[in-house]
Amino acid sequence: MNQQTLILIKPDGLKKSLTGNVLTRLSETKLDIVATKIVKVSRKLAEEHYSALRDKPFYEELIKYIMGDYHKHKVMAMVYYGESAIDKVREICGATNPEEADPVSIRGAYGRITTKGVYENVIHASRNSEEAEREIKLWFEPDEIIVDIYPTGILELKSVKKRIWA
Ligand code: DAT
Ligand code: MG
Repeated sequence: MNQQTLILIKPDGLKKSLTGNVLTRLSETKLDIVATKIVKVSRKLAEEHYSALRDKPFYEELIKYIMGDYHKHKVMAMVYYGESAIDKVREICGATNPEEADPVSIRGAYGRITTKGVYENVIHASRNSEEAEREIKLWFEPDEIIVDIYPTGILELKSVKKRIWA
């Protein structure tokens, strides 16, 4: 079954110049990249992305990490699409804890746990199709994705101010 999944190269991955390595590993899946952008993650976006983990003891550190407070303030967000996309990508990412992840997985090869206990695990990938839908809709507008994956509607705006090139 064709699926879509949200992938984030987290700030440690960008800081450590791992973008190319991660994309090369992901290309083993033969999936299609259908959206990508660099995002400066706001606290609001970070908190919405990790809303299910609000009560965890590591939550505040996790928010700071994904916002880039420990590396650089950016994340590379992507949507990959194709047959069994969710499981294929999770498999290459490896286990959440980088010390337990298969050494040849992305997290196993490049991740670490800091002395503060933050899992710097380089990459995020949606765990299942419900999570993928929630996360893709959180990170991307419909027009930023080159295939139609979820139903869309039209919102007519009367007076909109937007920044344009001067
Ligand atoms: P995953 O990212 O594999 O989907 P998750 O959704 O359970 O894992 O957790 C989200 C992130 O939170 C994870 O990438 C790293 C961090 N995290 C999870 N469990 C942790 C723990 N026990 N200690 C520190 N950070 C943790
Ligand atoms: Mg998760």
